[in-house]
Amino acid sequence: MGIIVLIGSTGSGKSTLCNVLAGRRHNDHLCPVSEVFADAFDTTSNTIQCDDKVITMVNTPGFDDPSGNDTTNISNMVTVLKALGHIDILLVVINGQTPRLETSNIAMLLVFKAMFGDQFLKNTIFEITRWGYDQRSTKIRGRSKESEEQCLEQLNERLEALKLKPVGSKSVPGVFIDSLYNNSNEHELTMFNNERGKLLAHLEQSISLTCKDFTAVEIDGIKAQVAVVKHVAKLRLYADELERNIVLEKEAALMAVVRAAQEEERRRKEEEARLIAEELARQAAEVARIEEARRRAEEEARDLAEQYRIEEWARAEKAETTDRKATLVELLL
Ligand SMILES: Nc1nc2c(ncn2[C@@H]2O[C@H](COP(=O)(O)OP(=O)(O)OP(=O)(O)O)[C@@H](O)[C@H]2O)c(=O)[nH]1
Ligand SMILES: [Mg+2]
Repeated sequence: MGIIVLIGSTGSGKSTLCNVLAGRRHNDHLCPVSEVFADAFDTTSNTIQCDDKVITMVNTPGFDDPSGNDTTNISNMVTVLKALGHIDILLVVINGQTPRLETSNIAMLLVFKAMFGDQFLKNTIFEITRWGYDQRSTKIRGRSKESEEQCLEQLNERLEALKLKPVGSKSVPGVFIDSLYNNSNEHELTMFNNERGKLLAHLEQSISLTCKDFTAVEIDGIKAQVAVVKHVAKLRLYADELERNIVLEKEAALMAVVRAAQEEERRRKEEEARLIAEELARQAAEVARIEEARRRAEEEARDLAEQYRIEEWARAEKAETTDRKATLVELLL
């Protein structure tokens, strides 16, 4: 009998996967699917028939327990695993919409490392859920250059950074079973069967890990490791927050510089407009002054002409009087 242990954050799709691997509807009551995401805190197991294989699917709790019962949760899991005697596959279920290792996943991987040593990674496989093979999902992934290879590469890089490297093999493989595939679409059905086939092939080839020798002492060590992981995750969140704040502050400073430059430019334009208005007013006053001078000159010219005309008339009058006098004198003589 093959045993697959599922680990993954709440809502990643563990129960749904159990249902579809069992050939049931995705929301079958065999493995109840979360309506509102809330981790079950107990390790549970379901035995399913998958093709001609009988598989025990072991659903583990995440380390998201708000009551902080990590020790109890780990002890329960160890009890269940000890009763089963061995495991064949540790399936790390990851939500394909945000395909990364969550704190809860890392803590659980460290638990398995503490139980089995590094060799457990040879039995580890990623299952990426919500990785649709419908036309739209494939197109969206193509546009953002996402691919199965790139996704697995990133997950393995993260493992490596955590000093979790499979002994004797390059990387942890993955399958992309989309539990909500459309079985009337030929391509989606083919991809579902292919990926499911890959998981069954891994199960067939895996060399079981034995679970009979774990003790309570080891659980305490595991608990300490989990505490460290949680602490590191908190620090990372804090560092992310600080980085976000620094970015926001930089943006605010940049905006202030831009606003000051805009204000300076506005002031410069205002000053320019004021100077142009002043120059126009000066030029208008000059035109008015010239116009006034022209008017006065015209008036003066008119007066002079009048004066000249009067003098001419007086001269003519005088000449006539003189002539008349001369004529009179002539006549009198
Ligand atoms: N589209 C899509 N939806 C999925 C897939 N797997 C799970 N879901 C949806 O995700 C939701 C949560 O799925 P569950 O199977 O309950 O998740 P879980 O990991 O068992 O959650 P917990 O039991 O709370 O830890 C459900 O509404 C599922 O329909 C998948 O491969 N594709
Ligand atoms: Mg579940």
